[in-house]
Amino acid sequence: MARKLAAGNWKMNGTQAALTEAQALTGMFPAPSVEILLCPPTTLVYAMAEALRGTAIHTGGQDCHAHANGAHTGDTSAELLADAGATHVILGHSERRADHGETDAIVRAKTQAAVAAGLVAIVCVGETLEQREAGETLDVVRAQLQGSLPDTIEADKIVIAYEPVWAIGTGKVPTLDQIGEVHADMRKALAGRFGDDAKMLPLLYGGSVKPTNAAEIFAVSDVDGALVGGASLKADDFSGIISAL
Ligand code: G2H
Repeated sequence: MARKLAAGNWKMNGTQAALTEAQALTGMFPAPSVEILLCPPTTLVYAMAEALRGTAIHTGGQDCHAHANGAHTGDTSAELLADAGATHVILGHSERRADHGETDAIVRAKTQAAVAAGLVAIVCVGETLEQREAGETLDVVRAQLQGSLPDTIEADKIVIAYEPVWAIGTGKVPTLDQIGEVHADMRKALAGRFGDDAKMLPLLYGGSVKPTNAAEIFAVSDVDGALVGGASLKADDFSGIISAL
C-alpha cells in the first residue's frame, strides 16, 4: 500500500512573512495521519525547515542540479538542499520542462542525484492539451515515466506526480475517469518495471486541486495524494485538502 502525501508547491511565491502559513499548518496537524510537505522557493528552504523542525511537516525543494557540487552558477544541488533541511525535491515539473528545456534524461539524472543525497524525489509527468486531444496521453505519460526514472529505485525515495499540463493553474480539472485511467495505467507500467515496489510508490494528482474538489479526487483508485500549487499558499486552503486525504 502506498503512503499518502499532501505536497504543496509554492512555486516562485513566498517571502519570509509567508512562513507564518507553514507554522499555522503545524498547529492544525500536530500528528497527521498522512505525510505533509511544503516546497517553498529555494530562498526559504532553510528558514522553513528550521521553523518546522520537530513538527510532522516536511520541507522540500522545487528542483535540484544533477551534480552534487561544482561550477554551476545559480544552481542548487540535492546535497545543498538536504544540508538546508529539505527532505524532498520536486523534479521535472512541467514548468521546468517548458521554461528550462528539461528532458526526461535530465530529470532522470536529477532523480538519481536527489536519491543519492537522501532526498525523496517527486517526479512529475503529464500531457499537454494537444497530446490529450490527439489520444496520446497514456503513451506520453508512460514514455516520461520510462525516461525520467532510474532503472533501479528505492520505493521509499520515489513519488510520482501526474499533472496534466493543461490543468495547471487554469482551474480546469480532468474528469475523475480521466484521472483514474492515467493513474491505473501508471501503476501498471511501474509494476511491469519495478514489480512489487510499484505498489509502494505514492501516485499524486496535481493540477488545480482545491479544498472543494480534493475529496472526490482522493476517492479515485490509485490516487495517493496531491501536488498542490496555488491552494497550498494559505494554510486555511491547504488544510482543507490535507483533511480530505
Ligand atoms: C500544478 C500544481 C502544483 P496548481 O503545477 O504543482 O499547481 O495547483 O496551481 O494547478
